[in-house]
Amino acid sequence: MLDGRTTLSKFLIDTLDRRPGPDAASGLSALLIDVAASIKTIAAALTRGALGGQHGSAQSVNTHGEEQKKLDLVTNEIFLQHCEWDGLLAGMVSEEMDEVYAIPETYPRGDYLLAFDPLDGSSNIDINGVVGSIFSVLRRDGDREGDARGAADAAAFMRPGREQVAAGYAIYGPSTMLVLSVGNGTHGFTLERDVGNFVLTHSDIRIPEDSCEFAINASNERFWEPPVRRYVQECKDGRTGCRAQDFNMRWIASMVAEVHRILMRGGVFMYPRDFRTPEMEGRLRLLYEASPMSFLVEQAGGLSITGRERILDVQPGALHQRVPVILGSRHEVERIQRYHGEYDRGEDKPFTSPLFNERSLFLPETEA
Ligand code: AFP
Repeated sequence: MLDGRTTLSKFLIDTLDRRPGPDAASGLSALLIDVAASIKTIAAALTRGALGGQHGSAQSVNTHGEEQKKLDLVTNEIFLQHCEWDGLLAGMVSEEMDEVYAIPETYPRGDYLLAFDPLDGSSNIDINGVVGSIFSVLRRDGDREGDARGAADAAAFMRPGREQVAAGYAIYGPSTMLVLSVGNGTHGFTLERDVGNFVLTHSDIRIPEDSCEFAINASNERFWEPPVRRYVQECKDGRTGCRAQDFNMRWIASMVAEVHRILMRGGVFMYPRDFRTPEMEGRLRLLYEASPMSFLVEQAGGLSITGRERILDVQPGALHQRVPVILGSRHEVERIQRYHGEYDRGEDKPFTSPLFNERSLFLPETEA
């Protein structure tokens, strides 16, 4: 330990390597050290800002048809280079790559699968806003057919989020932090830049069960389902309405920043199902955004749902599958889940707010 402080390496040795179990001497801690090295390299690249000559568009689009920033591609490459060589991975999946990244033949393969969003919130880059990286680790399922040491295919990643063995994010803010869980709570580490160590500064983070702060992109309101509109309207009604307290709203357009705020002081983040593009189940991707963030939130005592089911129980059907995300303070998320249930059963009480006098754009399947 450095003068009584716990570094990430010591935390992993104490938590993983000395803990009996399949991940003890299996290299998971070494893999997480390589992920942390990726984050340190990305932090250095980002802090150069416009001086680094890497702002602006890459003049390309990703598998979702979204414009890629130059730094989306640069940070993706950083993750690949830091993690492909260590003999711990059978494959990688990223928001910026259409298919599974096969570990080059020149390197040994291992038993873990890494899925990541290398730069979350990248639309904030050119305005010097807060961005992050999100990652998820699965242990490949050795029971599957084929050589367990061979390259992992897409099917190997089709596992519900409750099977993650580790998840975390980096937040590149005034300080760079790594927030991580290996299944024993959620813990925050702050980068001591001049030394290059991540130091444990937020041990066993707990999300307050109650909160009066919510985050949602309100410009989509007309596309939301009624239970979400009901919840948000009640928050806006504040002390004049049924909640009898005022609420605060935030929207940073960076999931990492929203989730970090919720881990620090509670609240609810919603990117719900909306009907602007009916074929999409939401904006956020399951494997490398919703699942890892849900793992961290629930390890910190919060709750994360699609509106109707726990996100960690969702069985993926595709690498870049999207899901609706409602996560944060347990009691608030339970209320929203209850509203979805009442709506689906036709039990939601008539709303007093004039907003609900309009006919919703959403027609339940039975009426469509
Ligand atoms: P980008 O990485 O393309 O900026 O998207 C960020 C994000 O996936 C998530 O981090 C934000 O919460 C959400 O999108 C913001 O979406 P809107 O731009 O629709 O508000």
